[in-house]
Amino acid sequence: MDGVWDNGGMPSIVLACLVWSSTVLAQAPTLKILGDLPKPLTLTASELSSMPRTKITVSAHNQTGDYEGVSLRELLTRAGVPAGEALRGAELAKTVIVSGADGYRAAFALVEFDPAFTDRVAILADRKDGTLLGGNAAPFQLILAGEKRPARWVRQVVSIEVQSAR
Ligand SMILES: Nc1nc2c(c(=O)[nH]1)N[C@H]1C(S)=C(S)[C@@H](COP(=O)(O)O)O[C@H]1N2
Ligand SMILES: [Mo]
Repeated sequence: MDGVWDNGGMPSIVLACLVWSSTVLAQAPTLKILGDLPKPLTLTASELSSMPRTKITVSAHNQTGDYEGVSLRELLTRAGVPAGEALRGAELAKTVIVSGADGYRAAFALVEFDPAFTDRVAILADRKDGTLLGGNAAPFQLILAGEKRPARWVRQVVSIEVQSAR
């Protein structure tokens, strides 16, 4: 065991674990946009903060707030997903699965995020009432206007996945 205790009494294996975990924990949270689309993307919070911003005031059941973030349509466009008139044929049978860090998932139709189909605005919010999302919502929460219940407002969103319904 010579050398194992050379780091001021700390075994080198423990030191290695500390270095590894601090590297992993220091990584900024990211959002993945993936699946059946032309340009899969991984975005950081700072990239999202520099994109065009959308604000919506929503109320569902007992939850209310002024949310700010990037519209789902903007994100989908950056991932190469057709919009408006071009959203036809097989695109109409596409779904969007939004997943949280805890494995919670909610399904949407791709057209639910298109202003040519609906006036209900959906954003990937990173702010509520002017301040960064905190607690179990951070860093990103899917907010869709016009919902009666907030059950699809997925907290801690980690991925947005487009798939063709079978
Ligand atoms: N990641 C994640 N998002 C979630 C949930 C969850 O369990 N995990 N619960 C949903 C439900 S059922 C509701 S009502 C709203 C608000 O939940 P809260 O009151 O716990 O914030 O978040 C939604 N988003
Ligand atoms: Mo809920």
